Amino acid sequence: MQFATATKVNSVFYKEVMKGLQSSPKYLDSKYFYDDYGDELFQQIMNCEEYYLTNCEMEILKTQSAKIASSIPALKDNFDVIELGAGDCSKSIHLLKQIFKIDNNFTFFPIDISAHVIKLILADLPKKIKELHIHGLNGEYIAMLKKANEISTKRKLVLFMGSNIGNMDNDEAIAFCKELRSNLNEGDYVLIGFDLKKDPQIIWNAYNDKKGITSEFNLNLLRRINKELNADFEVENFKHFPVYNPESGECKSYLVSKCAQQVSIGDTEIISFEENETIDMEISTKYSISQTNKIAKSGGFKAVEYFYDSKHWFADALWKCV
Ligand code: AVJ
Repeated sequence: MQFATATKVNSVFYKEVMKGLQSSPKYLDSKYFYDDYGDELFQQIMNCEEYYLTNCEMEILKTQSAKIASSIPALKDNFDVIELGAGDCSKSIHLLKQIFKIDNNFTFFPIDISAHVIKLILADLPKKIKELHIHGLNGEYIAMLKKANEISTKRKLVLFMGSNIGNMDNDEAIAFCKELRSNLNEGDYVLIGFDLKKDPQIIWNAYNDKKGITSEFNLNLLRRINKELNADFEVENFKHFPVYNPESGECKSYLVSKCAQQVSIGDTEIISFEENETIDMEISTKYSISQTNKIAKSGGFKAVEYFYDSKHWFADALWKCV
């Protein structure tokens, strides 16, 4: 038991958690939401009435995948399809099916931070597209993209859907896109999902569902820290509080400490919370199309086409590496 804890204390997870909780203001990285139970909670969020993002993007992929595929000249060459944060592939499968009709010889590299998710994809996807070549990669986006580049030098189509980019603020998004571009070649393509600015109430509701699943999703990270890093967060002592700023497009989730309290982490560290002190848990940025164009340009991409849902709440942008 002691050994298990000692091992975790050397982990990147431990170091990043400590760095965030020792900062002022405190923060945690939302990429750590996705342990097995976090994956399940996110599935439940996607089924929530208020969480419109998945339905909007699903509509785009269901109704426009043939059009999207025909807009990508790279699919005439030998190519790979890479998906960053593949999740359950329930949206990308529609596009993969269309691409498969054009050329059934490509390899699909789903990348996900969750090992559990990659296992599910490898078990499930071959049943849906028989004879699809799949190579799952469990890890962080850029590290795994580099790995895919080592495995294959073919032309790339990168899928980065779901508004996963929203988990970065504007500077981080630009830095990320530059890094993404530096691991791709001229003529490669990226299909990237952006949740668009809309009635702020609709956005706020999506992160404050009535059943409280989003709250559980946030609190679950404290439970994960308890389990994996031998901590003693009293989860009931924190309240989930989402805010949306319609000017900046930043939707942020906080956990607020309901009382003054101390939490021990690992075997040695104590973190103190004042009453009403916050932990910044997640940012989910909402965009205007002109903002997405700026990000594309700064990253070294040219936005060539936009695919919208019927309400124009969400856009999948097709970017070309220039
Ligand atoms: C998976 C990052 C797109 O930010 O909307 C859902 C995660 N957080 N509800 C988002 C999430 C709270 C989601 N992304």
